Amino acid sequence: MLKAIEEKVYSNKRISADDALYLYQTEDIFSLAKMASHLRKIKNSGNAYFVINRHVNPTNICVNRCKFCAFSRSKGEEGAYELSIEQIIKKLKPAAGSGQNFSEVHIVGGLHPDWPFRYYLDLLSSIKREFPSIAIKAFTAVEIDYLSKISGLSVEDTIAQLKKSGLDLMPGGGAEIFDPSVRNALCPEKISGESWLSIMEAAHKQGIKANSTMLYGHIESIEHRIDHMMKLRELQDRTGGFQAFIPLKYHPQNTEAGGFESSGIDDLKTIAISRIVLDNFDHIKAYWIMLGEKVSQIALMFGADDLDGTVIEEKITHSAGATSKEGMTRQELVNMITRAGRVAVERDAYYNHIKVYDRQGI
Ligand code: V47
Ligand code: SF4
Repeated sequence: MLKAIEEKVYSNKRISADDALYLYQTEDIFSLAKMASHLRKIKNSGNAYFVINRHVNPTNICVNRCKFCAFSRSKGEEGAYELSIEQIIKKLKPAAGSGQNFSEVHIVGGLHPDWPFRYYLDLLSSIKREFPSIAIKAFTAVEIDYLSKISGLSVEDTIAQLKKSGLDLMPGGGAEIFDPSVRNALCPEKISGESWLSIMEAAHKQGIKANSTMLYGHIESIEHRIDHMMKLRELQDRTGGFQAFIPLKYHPQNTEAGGFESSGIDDLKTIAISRIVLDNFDHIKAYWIMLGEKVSQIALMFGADDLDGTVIEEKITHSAGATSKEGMTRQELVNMITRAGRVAVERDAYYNHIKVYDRQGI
């Protein structure tokens, strides 16, 4: 069976769900790495991307309270916080003023029970006014659905209003695992997988490029993961609106769902299989915050071509026990990539090249 799958991959043919299942079952991770690297090379040659960015989470107060989320709090609970627009602008100033070619701000947060739609519009327009050259990648499909409910607007009009205020791109969070049985068990309050996909389709139609994710390593089966990837591949065939796929490694600490961390082998297989299945995606991101530096470096040999960015402040994974740093400098990212044998390419939010670093690093 592996031979037949290899034949498909090396002749640029699409693999099936059954093929993907077989790849998860194989112990031949070397053949897996070779196939994924072949495809990565065709799409991105020897480049490994990173971006100078900053994450901001406006609030951790959330009405959903997913069982895998250690970041969220209920209103009034100890540790709950809310950032004003001024506080967010203040957080962005050092990064923006550092002369570092700051490219992207990534904004996701809890579903706040009281904030008005205006807060989100004003947040976007204030950031655009202060930092016109920074791309704003904000609000998951789950947040867009919530904003449409609080504003009374359709999803399409909600996206249009946000876009008019400065929204450039959307992050890929909130996808989790699309299968309803997993969603009902872990995040019953969250929008369905179908709604997540249809909101993304609506965003793509308005020219908003987005990422996609899959939270893995909790209660889902391998079949659920493959079904998730297949649904993303189908939508991407229709819209071409996804830039990257990011497998998100579940971190169990301080969560209601509990459990264990996935193994390094599972992490690498998931990167490689996603590279092979998602043949219509340009980029597979090994999110170093969740995978850690070492596994992310090896992921570059298993089909990944992007490590995300400087991040600066990370709350979601660190609330759940991540042991990685909260942020990295440009120099650290370049070194991490070049020491793994790839060409470090600093990109902007749309994967335009900003600077290519030679193998010596900075
Ligand atoms: O939607 C929540 C996940 C996501 C945990 O688009 C957890 O470029 C692990 O989507 N362990 C938010 N993961 C993060 C995200 C993201 C990150 C970096 C880049 C991009 C991008 C997107 O984090 C949530 C949820 O799926 N999450 N709890 C946890 N305990
Ligand atoms: Fe809220 Fe998102 Fe955490 Fe779920 S994952 S509780 S929607 S912040």
